[in-house]
Amino acid sequence: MEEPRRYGRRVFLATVAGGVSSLYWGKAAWDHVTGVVTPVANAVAPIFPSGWRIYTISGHMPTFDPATWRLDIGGLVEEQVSLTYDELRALPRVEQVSTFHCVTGWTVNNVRWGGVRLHDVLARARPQMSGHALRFVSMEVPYVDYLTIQQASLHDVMLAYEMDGQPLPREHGAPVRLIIPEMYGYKNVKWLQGIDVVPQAVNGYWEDLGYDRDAWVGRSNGYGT
Ligand SMILES: Nc1nc2c(c(=O)[nH]1)N[C@H]1C(S)=C(S)[C@@H](COP(=O)(O)O)O[C@H]1N2
Ligand SMILES: [Mo]
Repeated sequence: MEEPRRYGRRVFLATVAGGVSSLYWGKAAWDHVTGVVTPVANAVAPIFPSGWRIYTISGHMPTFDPATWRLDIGGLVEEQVSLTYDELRALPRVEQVSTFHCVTGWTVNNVRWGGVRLHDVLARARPQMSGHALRFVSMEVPYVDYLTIQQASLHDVMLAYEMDGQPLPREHGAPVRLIIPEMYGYKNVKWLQGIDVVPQAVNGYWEDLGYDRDAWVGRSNGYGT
């Protein structure tokens, strides 16, 4: 595991240093695949041998410091909750194997995620009746996205702190990311630092740039529709 991760970082840094030509190559490749020009082309996206492309909107990845990181659950809740990494890991652990779909057309099959059910985390804070949606806030400012409470209640929606048997790698959103396999990748917020219960779902980062708020795989305005 150590070697692939170091390899991954080297690829990432090399691509950043490569600058315009790497980005242009990425854009051209995606245009070819999707037949449309998509705003995702602005992201830095080295391709890993596994099929993953690593996305950031800011061009650099947040750093996870176990001493200071907290997952804050607030907004319309009975009780504000602030979980340390150890507290998060002490909640009942679940696993799933699911396929990950980016709206631009690439997918990664059979990813094994380990973590906690979103439901179990929310239960600690006790959302109020007036809260009909959740805002997921990334350490990568200003990346946010939203799910309705109903969408968030799908049985396999989870906060993943492990990927394929290892702690979630930095480039995939360490220490924890949202996983909702029924929806395109842009809903799967990386580098999570907060969840707020809010009155309703509004546009997240990519929705402001034209993507559907309800990002159902195969049934929204992405690839294949
Ligand atoms: N914070 C943050 N989360 C993010 C993104 C991002 O740029 N920043 N990109 C999204 C998109 S469009 C996709 S397809 C997936 C990609 O996940 P990966 O970078 O682990 O491959 O992350 C999603 N979550
Ligand atoms: Mo994506």
